[in-house]
Amino acid sequence: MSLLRTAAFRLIQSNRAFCPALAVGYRHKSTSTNLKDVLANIIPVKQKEVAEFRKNFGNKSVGEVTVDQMYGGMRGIKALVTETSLLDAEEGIAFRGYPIPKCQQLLPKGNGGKGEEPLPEGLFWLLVTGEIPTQAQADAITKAWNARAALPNHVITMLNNFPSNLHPMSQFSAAITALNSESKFAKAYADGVKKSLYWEYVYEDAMDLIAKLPTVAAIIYRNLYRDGTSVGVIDPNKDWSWNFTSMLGFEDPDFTEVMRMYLTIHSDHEGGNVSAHATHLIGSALSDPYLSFAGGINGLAGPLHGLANQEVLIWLTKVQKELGNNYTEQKLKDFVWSTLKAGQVVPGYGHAVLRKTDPRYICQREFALKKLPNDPMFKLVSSLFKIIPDILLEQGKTKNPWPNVDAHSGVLLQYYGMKEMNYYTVLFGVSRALGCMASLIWDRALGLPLERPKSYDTPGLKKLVGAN
Ligand code: CMX
Repeated sequence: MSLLRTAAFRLIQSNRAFCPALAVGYRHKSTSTNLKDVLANIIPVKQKEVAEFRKNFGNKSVGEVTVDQMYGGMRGIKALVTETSLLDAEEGIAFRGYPIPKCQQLLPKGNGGKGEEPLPEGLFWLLVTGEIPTQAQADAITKAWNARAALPNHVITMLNNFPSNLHPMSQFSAAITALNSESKFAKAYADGVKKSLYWEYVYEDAMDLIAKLPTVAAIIYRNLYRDGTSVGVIDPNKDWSWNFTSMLGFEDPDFTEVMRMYLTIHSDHEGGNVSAHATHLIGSALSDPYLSFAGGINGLAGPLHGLANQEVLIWLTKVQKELGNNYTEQKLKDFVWSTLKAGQVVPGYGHAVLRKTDPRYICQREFALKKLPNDPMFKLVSSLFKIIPDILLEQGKTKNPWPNVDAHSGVLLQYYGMKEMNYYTVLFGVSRALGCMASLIWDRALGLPLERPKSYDTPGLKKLVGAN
């Protein structure tokens, strides 16, 4: 085993053991099961904290911006405040200070607490409040979302009339945009609501939007890949993920566990990624949450962002088709090199911030090791994990040769029978709503203004740095 491969497996081990939430400490404070009430108590405290912080440190510099950063996708520029999660290049994502293994341990589970994976409802509570919810608090979110799930007729009609060659992400984005007929924020704004109350209406829209997304997504799936039959009705006694998998037409309880995990881990990745940043930017114009999130979804549909999960499965299928299941390490290496030499990226590898194997990859790998260790596609993914980082390092361009979240998700989905790769990014989108909406509520609660950075043309920039 090469040094690099040994390092890759050490990283898996260290990711398992990593637990910065120990430093954060377990936080559960509020007892009310009404999220809006809990939030109404937290917001003034946070507003005061931010006001004092800005008063005392508002003119402190947090770093310089170089010309290369301006041409280079703004990598590393510290320019956004996002309360819900923080991404560390080495340690990966922490949701309100809790890394994924800690969330899996502490958040309420499905099946009345007897399930294996956390409820996304609990994660949403954590993202919004910073507190680990009790089972009763997570269950209250389930109840609220089940009660808000119905779609207006015009959206159902629109979805049923889309041509089958329209990509699922385009359908998803269009339906979210059209759902803004329901926006309570847009109505309140038109009625002249005061700024200090914006967050309350954004909260209502956020809850409605998240509640409706599984039904929208399930209609798209059934129209495109099943016989277009009705998705059925929401079971008020079941959780968000259970209802989603059921509406999609899947019955295996393990698939529901995959869905709970999937919807939890894809939810948020701090504020600078394309989907979160786009939602935040559009929301800063006081476009309502539906319009804002539709913008985020359009960004998620790009192959360098969320569409990579589709691209990974397409690429893996090509590998399988060309090499079969009796491939050798050398043949796999040759295939990866042929992808790179054709000027393409290896999908599922690399990251703009991470410099280590993505903990979201590790968490899905651990699930696969437990539930599908002998699946040929999982074995292929594992074999590639051993060789791709070495190759990317040898090529010498990629700053992060390790796998990201998208390198693994499709493998789990195909194992349970969801083989329609073009659909995978829609699932990512349903999950990403949790983070984007939690952040949008806080954007309005903190009164963040219209976002409008300064841009330059090249002559102006040359003048600015004295290059003429
Ligand atoms: N395969 C081949 N080349 C890669 C690569 C990969 N997986 N990842 C990066 N590179 C290349 C870049 O294309 C770039 O090449 P050029 O200098 O010719 O333009 C060079 O390496 C440097 O890029 P980088 O600084 O390492 O990466 P970026 O921050 O620019 O981009 C990302 C990050 C994710 C877009 C890139 O790693 C990539 O394209 N990966 C494959 C697509 C993917 O998996 N995306 C999903 C990311 C997670 C998500 O958002 O869902």
